[in-house]
Amino acid sequence: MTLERRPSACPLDCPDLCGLEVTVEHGRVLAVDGDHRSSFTNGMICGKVRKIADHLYGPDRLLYPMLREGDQWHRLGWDAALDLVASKLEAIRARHGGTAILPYHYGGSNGWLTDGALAERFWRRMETSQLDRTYCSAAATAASRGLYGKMPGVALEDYEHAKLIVLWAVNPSATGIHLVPVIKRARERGAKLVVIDPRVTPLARGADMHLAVRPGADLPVALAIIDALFERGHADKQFLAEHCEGVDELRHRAALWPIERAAAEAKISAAQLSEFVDLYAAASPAALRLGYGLERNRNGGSAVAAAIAIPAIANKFGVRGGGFTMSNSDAPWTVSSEAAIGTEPQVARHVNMSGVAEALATLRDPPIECIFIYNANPVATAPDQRRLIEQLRRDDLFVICHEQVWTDTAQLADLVLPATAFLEHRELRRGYGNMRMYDSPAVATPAGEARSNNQLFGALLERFGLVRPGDAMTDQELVDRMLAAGSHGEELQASLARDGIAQPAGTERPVMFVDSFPPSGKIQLVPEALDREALGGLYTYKGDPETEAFPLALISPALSTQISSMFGQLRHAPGELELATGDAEARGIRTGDLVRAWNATGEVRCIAKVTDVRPGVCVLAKGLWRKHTSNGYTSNALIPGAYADLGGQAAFNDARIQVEKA
Ligand SMILES: Nc1nc2c(c(=O)[nH]1)N[C@H]1C(S)=C(S)[C@@H](COP(=O)(O)OP(=O)(O)OC[C@H]3O[C@@H](n4cnc5c(=O)[nH]c(N)nc54)[C@H](O)[C@@H]3O)O[C@H]1N2
Ligand SMILES: Nc1nc2c(c(=O)[nH]1)N[C@H]1C(S)=C(S)[C@@H](COP(=O)(O)OP(=O)(O)OC[C@H]3O[C@@H](n4cnc5c(=O)[nH]c(N)nc54)[C@H](O)[C@@H]3O)O[C@H]1N2
Ligand code: SF4
Ligand SMILES: [Mo]
Repeated sequence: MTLERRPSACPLDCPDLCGLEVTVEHGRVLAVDGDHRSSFTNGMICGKVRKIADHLYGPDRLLYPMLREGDQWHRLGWDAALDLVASKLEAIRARHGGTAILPYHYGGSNGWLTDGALAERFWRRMETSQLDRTYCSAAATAASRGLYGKMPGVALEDYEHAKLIVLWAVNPSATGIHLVPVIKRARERGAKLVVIDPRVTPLARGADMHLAVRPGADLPVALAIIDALFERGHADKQFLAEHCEGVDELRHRAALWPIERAAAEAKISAAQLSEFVDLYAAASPAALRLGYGLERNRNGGSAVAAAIAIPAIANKFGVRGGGFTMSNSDAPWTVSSEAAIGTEPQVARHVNMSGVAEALATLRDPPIECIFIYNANPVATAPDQRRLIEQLRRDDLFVICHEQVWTDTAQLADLVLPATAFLEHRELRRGYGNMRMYDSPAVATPAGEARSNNQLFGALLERFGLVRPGDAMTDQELVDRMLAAGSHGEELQASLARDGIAQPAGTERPVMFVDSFPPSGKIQLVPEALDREALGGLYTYKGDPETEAFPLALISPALSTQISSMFGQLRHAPGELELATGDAEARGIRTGDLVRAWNATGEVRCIAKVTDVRPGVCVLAKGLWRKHTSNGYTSNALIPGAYADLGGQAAFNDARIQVEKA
C-alpha cells in the first residue's frame, strides 16, 4: 500500500485551526479531510484547504530559484541563489549598515516555525531595519491588551450557550466557518442574533436585528450603548467597583453620545439602537463576537476598546457563553518563538509595514536598497498599491521574494526563492479562535526545490557566520526550546508527542471572571498608554472623511475562497465592485457594467455589481490579484497609507472614493 493517511493541522490565517487528515501517495497530497481531534472543528473543513492540491501542484507553483534579467527569468541553483543573496546583503551592509535592508513579512502560514524563528534571529543579528507588523489586529490587540491584558475571551464552542449573540464587524460564514453551526444550535435553543455590519452578510440575512452602520462609525454606537446602559440602570455597580478602573472617565466620555446622536452619525435607526440596548441588558448569557471590520479605520482602536468595554459595564461575565471574543491568541499557557531565538540588541529603525510604499520612496540615511519579502504578498495586501508597485520596479532596489507561487509580488521581484507550503514542512501552531495547539509534521514531499523558511534562514545564518554556540537550529530544537520556556511545557510536549494536539487540562473553555481574569487584576477602561497614543485621547471620535468629490466609503472584506490573497491564482472570476441600488442608479450603473473607481490615491477599473450593501458604501474584496481587474489594480490602490488611532494599524476600510461608468 502506498496510500497513507497522515495527521496534520491547518495553520493558515483563520481562527479555526482545523485538524486534518491528509491522504498522501508517494509523498504527494491526494486529498485533505477534516479530522476529529478537536470537538470544535470536528471533521468539517473549508473548500480552500480541501482543494489545496491545486495550490501545491498547480501551474503557478514556484519550483526553483529564479533570477530576473531584464524581462527574462533564469533558473538558478540554490547555492548560486544563496551566494547572490549573501553578496547583495553584504555589499549593502558594507555601504550603509544593515538598516538599508528591510525584511518584509507577515504571518504566512502563521505557525511558530515559519513566522519568527530563524528568520527573526537572522534579521536581528544582521541589524537590519525592523518591520512593525500592522496589517491586522494591531489596533484590536492594543485595545484588548490595554483594557484586559492577556486574557482569553469566550471559547467559540460556548456560543452555543448564549441567549444573545452579537456579530459585530465579523463574517463567520467566510472567515471562521465553524462558528456558523454553533450559532445555528444556539438559535435552535432560542438565542437571538444581532449583526452590526454595513453589508447584509449571510448571517445578517436571517438575524433578529441588523444594524447596517456606516463604516468607521462603530465608536459612537458603542459609546451610546455604554451611555444608555448607565442611564437606564443596567450598569453593575458592584462589578465595576470590584473589577474595573476608569469607570467615571469612560462614563463621562460616553455621555457625549446619546442614542440619537450616535444613530445619526452611524446612519442607523435610533429606535433600533435603543431596542438593542434593552435586548442586551436583558439577555444572559450574552456573547459579543467582534471582528476585524471594527479596527480598520481612523477610529478603529477606540471602537474596539468601547465595544469590549460594553460587557464590563453590564457585567455579562461569570456565565458560560457570556462576555466577548476578539482574538483568543492570548492565553497564559501559550508559547512563542521568541523564547527559541534568544534576545538581541534593539534595532535603530522601525518601518511600519502598512506604510511600506512611502518608506521605500522617502526613507534616507540610509535609503532601503534591498527588501526581502516572505510570508506576505504586499502587492496584493498593502495599502497604496500604485506607489508600491512603482517602488518595487526601482532599479536601485533589490527585491527578494521567498514564495510558494508566482504572486503579484513575486512577479515584480529580482530574485525569487521557492518556499514550502504547510503540508511540506513541520509546523507548531495555536489558534486565535480555536484555542488548541497542534504539532504537524511534514506529510508531503516539497514540490520542486522548495525550501522552508527555517532552511533558508538557517543557511543564511551559516553563510554570514552568525550561528552561536547553543543556538537552537533544527525544527526539533526550536520546538523543544519554545515548549520548555512556556508554563505548561511538559504537559504540552507529552500530549503533542502522543496525539499531535494539546491544551492544558482545565483551560479548554474558560468562563470569563470565573476561570480567567485580567493578569493585572482589573479591567482598565481608559488605559493611560492608549489615552496618550490615540489622537485627542481614547474614545475621541474622528468624523467621516467623505468629501463631495469622494462620498462613497470603500470596504474590502474577506473572500470565502481565499485567505487574504492566498489561493488568488486559482480564482478566474473577475473582481466585482459592489454598490447599493440607489448609488448605482444615480450613476446609471448596472450589474455587469465596467466601472472606474478612483480617489487621490489611485484608480481601479472593474465590473460592477448592484447589491443590498448599505447606501453610500462600496465593496471590493480584499486579496484580489492584479489579474482580477481590467487595469491591474485592486482595492489596495484606493487605500492611502493612513493608520488607525492605535497600533499603527492599516486603515483598510477607511478610503473614500467616487465611481462612474467607464
Ligand atoms: N475565507 C477566509 N477566511 C479568513 C480570511 C480570508 O481572507 N478568507 N482572512 C483571515 C484574516 S487575515 C482575518 S484578519 C479574519 C478577518 O475576519 P473578519 O473579522 O470576519 O473580517 P472581514 O471579512 O475583513 O470583515 C468582517 C465584516 O466587517 C464588515 N465591516 C467592514 N468595515 C466595517 C465597519 O467599519 N464597521 C462594521 N461594523 N463592520 C465593518 C465587513 O462588511 C465584513 O462583513 O479572517 C480570517 N479568515
Ligand atoms: N484591501 C485590503 N487589504 C488587506 C486587508 C483588508 O481588509 N483590505 N486585510 C489585511 C489582512 S487582515 C491581512 S492578515 C493581510 C494579509 O496579508 P499577507 O500577509 O500578505 O497575506 P496573504 O495574502 O495570505 O499572503 C501570504 C503569502 O505568504 C505565502 N506563504 C505562506 N506560507 C509561507 C511560508 O511558510 N513561507 C513563505 N516564504 N511564504 C509563505 C503565501 O503563499 C502567500 O502568498 O492583508 C491585509 N490586506
Ligand atoms: S482555512 Fe480555516 S476552515 Fe479552512 S481548513 Fe484552515 S482552519 Fe479550517
Ligand atoms: Mo488578517
